[in-house]
Amino acid sequence: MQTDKFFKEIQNVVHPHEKLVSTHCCYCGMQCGMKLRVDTNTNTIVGVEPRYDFPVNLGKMCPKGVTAYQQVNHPDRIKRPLVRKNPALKGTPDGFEEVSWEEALSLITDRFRDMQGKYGKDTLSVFSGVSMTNEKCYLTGKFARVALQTRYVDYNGRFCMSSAAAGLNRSLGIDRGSTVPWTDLHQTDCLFIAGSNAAECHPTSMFRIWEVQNRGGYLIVADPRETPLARRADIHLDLRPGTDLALANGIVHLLIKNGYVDEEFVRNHTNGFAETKELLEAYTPEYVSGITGIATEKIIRAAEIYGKAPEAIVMFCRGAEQQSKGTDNVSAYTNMALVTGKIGRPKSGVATFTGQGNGQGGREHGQKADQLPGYRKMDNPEHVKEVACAWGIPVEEMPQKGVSAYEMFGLMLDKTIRGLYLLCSNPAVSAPNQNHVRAALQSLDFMVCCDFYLSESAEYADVVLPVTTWAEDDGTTTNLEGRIIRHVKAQEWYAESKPDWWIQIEIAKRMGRGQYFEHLKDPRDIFDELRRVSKGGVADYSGVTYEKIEKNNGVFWPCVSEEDQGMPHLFLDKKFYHPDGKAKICALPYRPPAEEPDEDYPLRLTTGRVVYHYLSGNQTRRIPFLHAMYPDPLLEIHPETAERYGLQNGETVLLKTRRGEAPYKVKVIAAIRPDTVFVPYHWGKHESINLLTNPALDPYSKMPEFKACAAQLIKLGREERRHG
Ligand SMILES: Nc1nc2c(c(=O)[nH]1)N[C@H]1C(S)=C(S)[C@@H](COP(=O)(O)OP(=O)(O)OC[C@H]3O[C@@H](n4cnc5c(=O)[nH]c(N)nc54)[C@H](O)[C@@H]3O)O[C@H]1N2
Ligand SMILES: Nc1nc2c(c(=O)[nH]1)N[C@H]1C(S)=C(S)[C@@H](COP(=O)(O)OP(=O)(O)OC[C@H]3O[C@@H](n4cnc5c(=O)[nH]c(N)nc54)[C@H](O)[C@@H]3O)O[C@H]1N2
Ligand code: SF4
Ligand SMILES: [Mo]
Repeated sequence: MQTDKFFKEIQNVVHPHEKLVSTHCCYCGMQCGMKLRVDTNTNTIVGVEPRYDFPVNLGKMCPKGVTAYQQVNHPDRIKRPLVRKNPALKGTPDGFEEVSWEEALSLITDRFRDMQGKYGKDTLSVFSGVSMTNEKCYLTGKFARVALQTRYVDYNGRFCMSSAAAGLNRSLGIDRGSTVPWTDLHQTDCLFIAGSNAAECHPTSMFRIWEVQNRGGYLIVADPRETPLARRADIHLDLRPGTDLALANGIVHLLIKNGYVDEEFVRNHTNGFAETKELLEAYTPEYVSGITGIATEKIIRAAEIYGKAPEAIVMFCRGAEQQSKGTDNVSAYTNMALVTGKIGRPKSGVATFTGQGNGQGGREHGQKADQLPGYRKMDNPEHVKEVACAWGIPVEEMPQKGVSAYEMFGLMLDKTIRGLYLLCSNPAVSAPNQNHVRAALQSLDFMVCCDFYLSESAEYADVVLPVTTWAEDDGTTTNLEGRIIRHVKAQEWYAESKPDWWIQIEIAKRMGRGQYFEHLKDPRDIFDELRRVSKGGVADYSGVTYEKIEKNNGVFWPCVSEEDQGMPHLFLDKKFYHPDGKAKICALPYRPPAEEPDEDYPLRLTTGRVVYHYLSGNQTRRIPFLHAMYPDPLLEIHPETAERYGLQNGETVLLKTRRGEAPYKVKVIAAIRPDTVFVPYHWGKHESINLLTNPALDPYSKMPEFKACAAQLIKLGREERRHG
């Protein structure tokens, strides 16, 4: 390990005019520890080193993480507020002029007041995201409900973690993405991972996953593609997109039939076993193989390995969750742990790979249409009263619950919503059924977009406000383990940009709601309020302080007092978070995806990510190295299927669904099912795969079915390629 030693040494070399600031990556839920190199002459960020002292990544980082610092002083940064002077150019990057903050904020509040006067408070909406700190996410929920007084607030986590959240809540009574810390992963005997491309999407988890196998343990992977993770798996369950529920039911059927049930655990700590057992009698390996397309022997062997493993962790990610039955998939996979009692102790449990940097914390503090800080529910009058009281507003003033992210676009089109305050999301790329979503954005009377780069969504805005990046502000995020960590300001606010919290407080004052916001002067004040307001909720942060986080390398919630050191493992006392203390084993019959292939649309389309880009791509497409490595979206297709359509590698095809079409270059690759094609979604405009995706929503989580719809391929002739 000479190289490891070398890197450990150089990460602490500080040049004469530099300092190192210990913080975390801005991108995925791993929240890898890193140190930003800051030039002390110019006070600008100039580089990065990994952190070996952060236990989750132990000095490892991925291609996005090592180039993330290049965003901060990038020439594309928006320097001053922009106002659209030419409404005819709405939907394009043109027609904006730079104005002062005073002018921009006055315009916004004049328009907001005017619209609310004419159409009522709920004419405004807030659409947010969770690349922001807990402080900003918390304040955004309060901003929507107390400053703008609207019911319509929701966020991009609906497209991301909502099925995991709903499924875990239903099964375990609590939604903390992982029941064990990540430092347990490599110590278990079996990892069962469904719908995760971890090698590309949570790359710094991989050394722990390989270590399980190096120690003689097993890796089982369920994915329609042979991803790098699946390639090294002991068993690759190569299922048809959208059939996880049948697979999970089939495995639990075998666990029950073959004597792997922990009778004592099931009796004392769960409900629902008998109904589930009865329902699952039909889910024989043959029946499940018919639905999923997986060979029966593989299903049998997977159940046997999981059943026999002394310790095992079931993990899932968006492949299983972004379906119109994502919530059921999560509960069905969680059933594996509950019937075998492999949960509530170290090295065994369930975990979802949380997606965005603050995908966990950002879903706890009230940005969701139906939820208030501390994971309180809007349909629980006690919860509403507690939060109204903590905010100092009369309980009658608390708006009702709103609608989910995708549903908001429908309300824009029918003019129920006329105004939008968009921050930290780029739905003109990332929301499903783009033709509908773009028409909704175009139809708005007034739209504000807060971003540090002009995104595809910003092109629909009337005012664009430049915000600071993650590296220019203090705060906390909660990583995929449930560990609350500190992001540290490494550089002054770029040009005239301002942090999201600053902007919201200024707007609140101008809306005549300053008394609820003026005491908040910086992120620490906001965090202290968040702690107070979360007290007594499921996601209780009241015992967390910046100092405790720094001293302990993070604090796991719940953490309820100054003395409490937090809870890395959940349920060690076998108490689940339902009122009777028991977990719920769920009987969930299989149902197919909302749209199945047919004669006209014979292929299955699934979508996702590549290692070099992040989400809507607004951040990563601008980084030279990442762009060079993966400049355009490629459509992955099996060689047999390619041959059937007469396609060569690199040729362009038109991909079509009932909702839209887009041209893609094909990548002929054996690592995908012949009945399925895959396209990554990090590009906008005519290249956006979300022109094609199905917005069918999960009934509980309101998650769209990004992972399965029916598609057709049209080979383009030479003429069409030239003009297309
Ligand atoms: N490089 C990179 N890393 C990221 C991100 C990024 O954009 N780029 N985004 C972050 C975020 S926000 C998220 S949510 C995560 C997402 O992380 P992942 O969920 O790992 O990423 P995806 O590519 O969306 O999908 C994962 C896998 O699901 C498979 N899949 C498709 N359909 C099905 C199905 O029906 N069942 C099953 N079992 N599998 C299926 C796909 O083939 C794919 O390999 O990644 C985070 N990390
Ligand atoms: N087809 C398909 N579509 C998908 C998915 C899929 O698998 N397939 N996955 C879905 C998932 S899991 C996710 S998470 C969504 C994500 O999709 P988006 O919500 O669009 O995510 P981002 O691209 O991160 O958008 C964040 C925007 O905010 C900006 N930004 C970053 N930090 C801040 C900040 O602190 N403040 C402000 N104001 N702005 C900031 C960035 O520059 C960027 O423009 O996409 C979903 N869409
Ligand atoms: S794994 Fe995630 S958090 Fe770590 S460096 Fe890569 S993008 Fe950043
Ligand atoms: Mo996500």
